Amino acid sequence: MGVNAFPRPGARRFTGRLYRALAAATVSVVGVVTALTVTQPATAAASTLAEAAAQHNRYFGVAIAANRLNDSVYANIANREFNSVTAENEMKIDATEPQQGRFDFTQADRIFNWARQNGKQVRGHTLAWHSQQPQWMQNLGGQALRQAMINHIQGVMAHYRGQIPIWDVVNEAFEDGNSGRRRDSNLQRTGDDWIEVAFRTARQADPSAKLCYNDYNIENWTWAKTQAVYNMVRDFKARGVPIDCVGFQSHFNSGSPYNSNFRTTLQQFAALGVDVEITELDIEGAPPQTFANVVKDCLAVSRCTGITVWGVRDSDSWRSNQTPLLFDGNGNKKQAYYAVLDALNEGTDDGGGPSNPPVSPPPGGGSGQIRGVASGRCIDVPNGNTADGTQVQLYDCHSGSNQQWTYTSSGEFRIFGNKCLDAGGSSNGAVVQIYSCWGGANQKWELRADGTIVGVQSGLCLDAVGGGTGNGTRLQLYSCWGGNNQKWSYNA
Ligand code: G2I
Repeated sequence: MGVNAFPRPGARRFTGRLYRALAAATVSVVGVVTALTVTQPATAAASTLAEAAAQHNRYFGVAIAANRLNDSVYANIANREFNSVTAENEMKIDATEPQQGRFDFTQADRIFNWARQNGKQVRGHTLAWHSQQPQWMQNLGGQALRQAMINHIQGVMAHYRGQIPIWDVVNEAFEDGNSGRRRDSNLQRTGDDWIEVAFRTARQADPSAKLCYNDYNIENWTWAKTQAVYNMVRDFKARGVPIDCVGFQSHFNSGSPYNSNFRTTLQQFAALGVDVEITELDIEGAPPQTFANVVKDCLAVSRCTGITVWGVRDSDSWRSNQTPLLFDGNGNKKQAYYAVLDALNEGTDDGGGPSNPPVSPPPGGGSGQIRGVASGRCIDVPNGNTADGTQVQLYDCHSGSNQQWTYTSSGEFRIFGNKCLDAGGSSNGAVVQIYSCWGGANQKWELRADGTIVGVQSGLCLDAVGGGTGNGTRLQLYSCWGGNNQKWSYNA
């Protein structure tokens, strides 16, 4: 189908309505008895994603950030279009148990209560994960960590017992690439059985909840990671480890593209006796046809119970520069939105659209600016202040010397001759500042091919705080997770 085959929104609605009106007219001519047996296509096309998905007994969900709920454009779209909600960050371990044994559901409950008030289901995300662990948990290992994981699952699930019907119990436990191995993490180092212990704990903590394993890069049936997770689920089912569903995050992009064998993957997992869900869908460039294909794949598999997109508008996305969502930054419906709605309404007019993959330039060498991929802004020493301990920030790029960094052969980023980009700690949230160069590992950085800049001492990524993009946004160290607030281009 051609690039322009996908009609503009106005034209599409007319085409869709006309088609359905004709279909309805045909039914009424044939007679009442026939009409009663006609279930698809629906006689009236639904006009929201939730309603359209409900025609197939599926939910259509969205990831919500608590701090955006005061934005009325955001909240209105979320409320109108979706009937399931996942907390983007607020139910994660660092948010819900900031200190060991002290649970805090303030932000999680904001989302939970909003969902409840607006009649939406909540997907719980996530109980056991190598990432976004609070510092105290990062510092644990062995039996102490194993017990802390169990306590955490029990504490969070007790708070929402009977009220959150689906939980991502374990998130992202397998390695990318061809190994098919478990991902190395402090949890994994407590023993291979950590995953099944997490599931058994979760079942006891809330027997009414559906328990999911959730991961990315498991959509392509031929990939080793997919096969590894499949084998784990098969083994769990064979041994009676309680697992009810598998979440396919479905963050599709040029490095991890959608493949039509996704349907096979969903079918194969479903055949093991678990439900399957598309849990964090976003697609680089939001090509309408690909979005439609994903929806059709889910509808083709009876155990595919729902789809969640990972954010409302492009500007809310963790990968905002890839514009991977269904609404643009102003809250307008995109072509991809209409493709999804039509696929759910079983329309026949979901054509192809252009795919628009951005390409990040590879890091260079020498001296120049360090530009944030999410913000387009440069790492800047405020007011050219040369004092040790001056925290760096994002600022509009310009030719000033306070944005000129020299990457040395020993891995320092030097500025003003003898000052270095310096990590003021080695854990999540550590400040990033300038300091007199002294050769320490907290002043050494690795430029990775994926655009991240990783502190040699900490192994953590240079991160724009809170995903901020504006002038004055501070930088910190944070666990590397692939977000664009952790990606940089260096133009030396
Ligand atoms: O990485 C995308 C998703 C992959 N699957 C699991 C999801 O839980 C994950 O979500 C993302 C959130 O969308 C980001 O918003 O997880 C990231 C961290 O693991 C979240 O980003 C972090 C930022 O990097 C920090 O600067 C910020 O302080 O969120 C933190 C809390 O707001």
